[in-house]
Amino acid sequence: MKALEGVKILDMTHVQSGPTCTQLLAWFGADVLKVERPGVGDATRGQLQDVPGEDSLYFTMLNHNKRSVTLNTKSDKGKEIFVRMIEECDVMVENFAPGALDRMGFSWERIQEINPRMIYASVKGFGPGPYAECKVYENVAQCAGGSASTTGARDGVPTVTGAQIGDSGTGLHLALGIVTALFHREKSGKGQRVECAMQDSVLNLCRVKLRDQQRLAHGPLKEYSQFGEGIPFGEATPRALNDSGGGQPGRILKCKGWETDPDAYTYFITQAAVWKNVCDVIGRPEWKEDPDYATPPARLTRLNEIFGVIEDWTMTKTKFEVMDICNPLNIPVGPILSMKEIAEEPSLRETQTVVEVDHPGRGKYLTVGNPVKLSDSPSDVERSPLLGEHTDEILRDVLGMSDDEIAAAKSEGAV
Ligand code: CAO
Repeated sequence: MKALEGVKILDMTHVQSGPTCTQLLAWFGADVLKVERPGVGDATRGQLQDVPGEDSLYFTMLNHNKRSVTLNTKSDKGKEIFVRMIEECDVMVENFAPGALDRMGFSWERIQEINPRMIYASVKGFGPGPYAECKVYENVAQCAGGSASTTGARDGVPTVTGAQIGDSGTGLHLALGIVTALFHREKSGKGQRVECAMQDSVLNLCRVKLRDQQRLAHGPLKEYSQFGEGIPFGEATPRALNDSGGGQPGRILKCKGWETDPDAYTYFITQAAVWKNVCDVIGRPEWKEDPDYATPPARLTRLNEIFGVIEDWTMTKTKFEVMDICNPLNIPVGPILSMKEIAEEPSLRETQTVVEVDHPGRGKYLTVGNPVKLSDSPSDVERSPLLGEHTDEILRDVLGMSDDEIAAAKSEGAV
């Protein structure tokens, strides 16, 4: 049995953050009813289109395993139907601009009146405070949550990451909040509000940088390369390029072929416990006992020299050869994988982390499957719905509307 079988989700989400959350819940077996504006739908259906006239990968890759119902929740008839949906569903998820649902006439108080067991989950850019009313997209959240100021080269500009920690990161947090509230409802019988601000979610993922902010009061951050280079620290956690976040120095180093392949690099960590193995691999066995190199504190001011010598060695090997040589010696390394390599990696296909899906309009495409694997509740990835594909069956089977009622709703433009 699917873990969330029997749970009905009234999905009012759009773009990326909310859809990430409801897609996860759908993979766990919830029946996700995605409500979209008639004739318009989620704006991402038409954004970054690669196949003209067909749902974009932006949309299809965030809306698997859902059913789509079109409904104009601003029309009188549409509101009536929406009330019936609130009565029937367990969870309502939305990520509209602040106040949008209140303006529609569906405040949290009103939703509770309609269904006291309803769990009402929202994503907003910011929590209560000076920016609560702002519209927010991914990179705004990365900047406001402390990620951009701590990412990139120390003397370069603040940098955003490719991982969508603002949107998808917040969707993940929200999904956890929803299943927690469902668990609580089992005992209390009551629904509750679940709110995730994108700024908060990014900050949660950046907590090591707030840790470093406080450590600064007690002296320089010795594991940052700038310490070894004698560059003084300022008042705030600096950018540290590819320094490893923990206490073990690490860098991204060139591998064989780097001159022509932009991803011919490896991450290399000089973990203290395996320092002697590192010395042997790079052909510097004398560093094992040399007091200038033998201990982590002694190495801190020599990291540029040490990583330079390691890179002289990694440049003679491909990133996969580095992996093959270092792994048996417990030296932590990792190849920099391109999206092309990830798309073609057989082991990711076998675990269904990368899945090929067929779509009636656009044909076959690759997507990322459920990264959370449950032994008793496997996730099959099903294609995203076409706009309004399930309108009739949802009105009929979920809300119990007759054919005449459905026809009337259509003629009024409510669905
Ligand atoms: N029927 C009728 N109206 C509908 C509807 C439906 N089924 N679905 C949506 N609408 C209406 C909303 O009620 C809203 O109307 P009002 O402006 O009159 O209240 C309108 O459509 C547009 O909603 P929006 O303001 O949320 O959309 P936007 O494109 O202007 O803004 C975004 C998009 C993402 C910036 C904003 O929704 C937001 O800040 N969301 C919260 C943060 C978030 O999730 N950001 C991440 C997005 S992914 O990068």
